Amino acid sequence: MNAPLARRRSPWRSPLRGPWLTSVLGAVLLVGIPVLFVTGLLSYAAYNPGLSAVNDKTPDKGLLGFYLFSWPTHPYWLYRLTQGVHVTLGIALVPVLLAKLWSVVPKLFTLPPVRSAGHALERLSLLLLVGGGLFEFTTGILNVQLDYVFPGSFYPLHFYGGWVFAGAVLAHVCLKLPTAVRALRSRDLRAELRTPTARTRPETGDTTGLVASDPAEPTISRRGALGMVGLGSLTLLLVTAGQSIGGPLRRTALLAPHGRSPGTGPGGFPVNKTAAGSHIRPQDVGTGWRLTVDGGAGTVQLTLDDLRQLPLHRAVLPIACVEGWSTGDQHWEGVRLRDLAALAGHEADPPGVFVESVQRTGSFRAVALSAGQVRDGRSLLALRVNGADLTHDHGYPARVIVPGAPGVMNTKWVGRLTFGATGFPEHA
Ligand SMILES: Nc1nc2c(c(=O)[nH]1)N[C@H]1C(S)=C(S)[C@@H](COP(=O)(O)O)O[C@H]1N2
Ligand SMILES: [Mo]
Repeated sequence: MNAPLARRRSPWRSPLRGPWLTSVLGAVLLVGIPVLFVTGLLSYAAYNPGLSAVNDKTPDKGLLGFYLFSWPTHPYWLYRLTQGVHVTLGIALVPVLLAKLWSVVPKLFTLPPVRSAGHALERLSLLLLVGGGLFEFTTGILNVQLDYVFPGSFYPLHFYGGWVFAGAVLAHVCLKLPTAVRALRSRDLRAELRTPTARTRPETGDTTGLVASDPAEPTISRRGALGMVGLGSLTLLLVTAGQSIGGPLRRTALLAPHGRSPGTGPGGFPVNKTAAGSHIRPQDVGTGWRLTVDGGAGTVQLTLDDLRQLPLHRAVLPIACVEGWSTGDQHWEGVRLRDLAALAGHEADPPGVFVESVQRTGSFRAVALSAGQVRDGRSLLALRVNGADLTHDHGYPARVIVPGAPGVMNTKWVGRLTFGATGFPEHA
């Protein structure tokens, strides 16, 4: 090396970098990330992983599953809300996350990389923080957009990554809170939002080393920079939120991978997996179709006409997928799961049910529903939606619909219901 490092011209010369700007962006993330963490944990709980191995995408969670509880059926829009917030907020925070990384980028490349034991710890926490953050946002977005590019393994990756990221955020907040509070007090936000580029000066009194020692002339004000980030977030919010809010807003959901134009008529709402895409053959769901209802003591076989003779009930419920989109409320009509349980010998106190589809390919096999979900009178084996028979894509001849639960609980092309079981017999 021919010149001392300190005298080399730093490539990071923006006059906007400084503890105040970093802290403003940090404050936004400090509100957003806990919401992402909590709604993410809730999403795992919503699968009722404790109920069955088929529900549990992260069987090795160990102590990290300490908080799990039986997912309720009230309010019926519960998962639509928690997961809509998780996905929409996660996407909308991307510009803030990137801006925050930009604002501290010189620190990520400081030399020497480690000066002391304390410094080493701080660097390690930064590695987990930046790495964990990028990992969580990337895996989440890839999953929503690209339909499970990591087959079967998205859930554990995102779950464990979430814990690592949350831990790193907590450590970072503990380390930086005093500095951040001081920085936020050092400038007045409203005054800053009135300052044009021409009057934009580097922050003063910096003790963090974020302010460039050799700042360039400003090309944008802090107002401009924050405005750009805010506008980016707002745009992402507007082109994402429609997929869970639905109605006319669905058309604005430009980023939504599923169902922007689901067609019209009774079946005119989004379909995630089509019958053809799930390799459902006509003979699987034709006149030869039978529903097998097993109550433990014996099985009953029902044709579609048999089912239609049973008392039919209505429920207005949405499908809300882990990917953040929702069908919005639809008018379902079918046989109550608890009536089917009674038919199978469980008149009083129906137990949970193990639901299998006639589908034999794809990642989808079966799900277990809890006793609470079976007992809820709005949980149906739906035969009709919005006044017409289900279409093949919506699960004809029969699909499950459960209030408050993730979309994956709503099995299509149902072939078998086993009350009192939580898994395939060979695993039981
Ligand atoms: N048989 C079967 N049922 C299924 C699925 C599937 O792939 N196969 N996908 C589940 C998931 S993940 C969701 S979100 C909903 C989506 O319902 P839709 O495909 O009718 O939109 O169906 C659920 N039921
Ligand atoms: Mo889903």
